[in-house]
Amino acid sequence: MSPDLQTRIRQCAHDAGFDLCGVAPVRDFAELRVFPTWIADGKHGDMKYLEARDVAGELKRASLARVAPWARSLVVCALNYNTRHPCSTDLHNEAASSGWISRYAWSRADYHDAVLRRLKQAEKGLRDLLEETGHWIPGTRQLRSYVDTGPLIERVYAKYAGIGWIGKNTCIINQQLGSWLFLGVILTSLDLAEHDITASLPAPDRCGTCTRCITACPTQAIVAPGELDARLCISYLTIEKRGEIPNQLRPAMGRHVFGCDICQDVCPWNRKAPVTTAHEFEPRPGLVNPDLDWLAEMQPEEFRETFRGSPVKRAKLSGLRRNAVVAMGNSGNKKFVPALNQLCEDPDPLVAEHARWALATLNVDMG
Ligand code: B12
Ligand code: SF4
Ligand code: SF4
Repeated sequence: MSPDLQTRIRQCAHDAGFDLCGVAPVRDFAELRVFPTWIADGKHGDMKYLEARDVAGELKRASLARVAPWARSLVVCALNYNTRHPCSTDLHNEAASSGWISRYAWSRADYHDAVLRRLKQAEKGLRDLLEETGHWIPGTRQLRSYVDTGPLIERVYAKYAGIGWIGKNTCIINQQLGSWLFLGVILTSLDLAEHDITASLPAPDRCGTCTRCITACPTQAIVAPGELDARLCISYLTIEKRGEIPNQLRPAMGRHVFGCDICQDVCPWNRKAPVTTAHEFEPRPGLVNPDLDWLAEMQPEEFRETFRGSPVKRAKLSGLRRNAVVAMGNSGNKKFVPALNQLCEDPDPLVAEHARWALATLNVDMG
C-alpha cells in the first residue's frame, strides 16, 4: 500500500469524526493466545457471549482468521469521549448521598450508535477510495464494521494498529489522548497493513514501573499487569452481572452504580487528556453524580425515559436499583435508613435482598 493510500484511509476516518485511526493485519497475535486460558479459568464470569465457538469448537474471539477468513486487515478507529467533568476519584461528597455512573454513560448517546454511525461513514469513504484506486472488486465482501459485538478482541488490534498500548489496567492508552476512547473496527479483505509501518510497529508500552491502577482497584480485579478477572470488576458487577452480587464484593463497590472508572481516573496518562469535540457526549443533567434515592426508587416509565438511547439500559431497571441500594449501604449515610426500610419490602426480591444487606451494613457502620 502506498503511503498516499495510508494517508487517505486515515483521512476517511478523520472525515467521519474519529480522533485516531490505524491499520492492523489479521494475525495470530500473542495476546490472542491467552484468551482461551482466560475463558477456561472462568474469568469472564457470566458473559456467555465471550465463549462463542465456531463449528470446529474453537473460541471465535481467539482467531479472526477462522471466523472471517476473507478478512486480511482491520482499520481500527478511536473516538475520544472525555468531557470536562470530575473524576470518580475526586468525589468528596461529605453527605455521601450520590452515586457514580461511568464517564462513558453520562450522555444521551449510546456509544455503539455513535461509533457505528461514524464507522459506516468511514466505510463509505473507504469504498469510494478503493473504487478510485482499482482495489474494489464488485460482488465480494470487502468491508464490515463492528463496535463491541464482532467476534474479535478490539484492544489487541488497536494495539497493532498503533492506536495505543494495552495498559496494565487492560485499557488502550494513547500517549496524547489518554484512554477515554471508544474503539470501532472495519474488517477489510485487502492487505492494507502489508506495508503500513504502524502495523508492524505496535505502540510502545509506556506504563513503565507505574502500578497505580493495580493498587487503586478496590476489588483487586487486575490480577496481573494487563489481565482482569472480570468477575471481580465493578464494571462487570454493576453492568453485566444479573441476580445477586456476591456478599463479599459488595463493600468494595463503594457508590458505583454503573461501570467503574477508577483504574483510568488514577492513570497519569489521563491527567492531561483533551476534551472531546463531539457534543453528543455532553452529560445530561443529573447523571454525573446521581442521587441514590432517585435511582433506588425509580419506576419503569422514568427509567425508560431517563435512559432512552443510553448504555445504562443494559443494567436493566432491576440491576440499576440493586446497585443503588448497595451504594446506599456503602454510603455510611443514615438518611437512607427510612428509604431502605421500605425497600426491604420491595416487590422486586433482588432489590429487597440487597436493601436488607444495605440496612445491616449501615446499622453496623453507625454502631
Ligand atoms: C467484555 C468487555 C468488558 C468486560 C471485561 C473487560 C476485560 N478487560 O476483559 C467488562 C464488563 C469488565 C468491561 C469493562 C470495561 N469496558 Co469493556 N469491553 C468488553 C468487550 C465487549 C470485550 C472485551 C474482551 O473480549 N475481553 C476479554 C479479555 C481477555 O480481553 P482484554 O481484556 O481485552 O485482554 C486482552 C489484553 O489484555 C491482552 N493482554 C494485555 N496485556 C497482556 C500481557 C500479556 C503478557 C499477554 C499475553 C496478553 C496481554 O490479552 C487479552 C486478550 O487475550 C470490549 C469490546 C470488544 N469487542 O473487544 C469492550 C471494551 C474493551 N470495553 C471498553 C470500555 C470503555 C470499558 C470500561 C471503561 C467501561 C466502564 N467505564 O465501566 C470498563 C473498563 C474496565 C477495564 N479495566 O477493562 C472499551 C475499551 C476502550 C479502551 N480505551 O481500551 C471496549 C474496547 C469497547 C469499545 N468498543 O470501545 N468490558
Ligand atoms: S474498572 Fe474498577 S473494578 Fe474494574 S479493574 Fe478498573 S478499578 Fe478495578
Ligand atoms: S495507571 Fe500506570 S500502570 Fe496503570 S495503565 Fe496507567 S500508566 Fe499503566
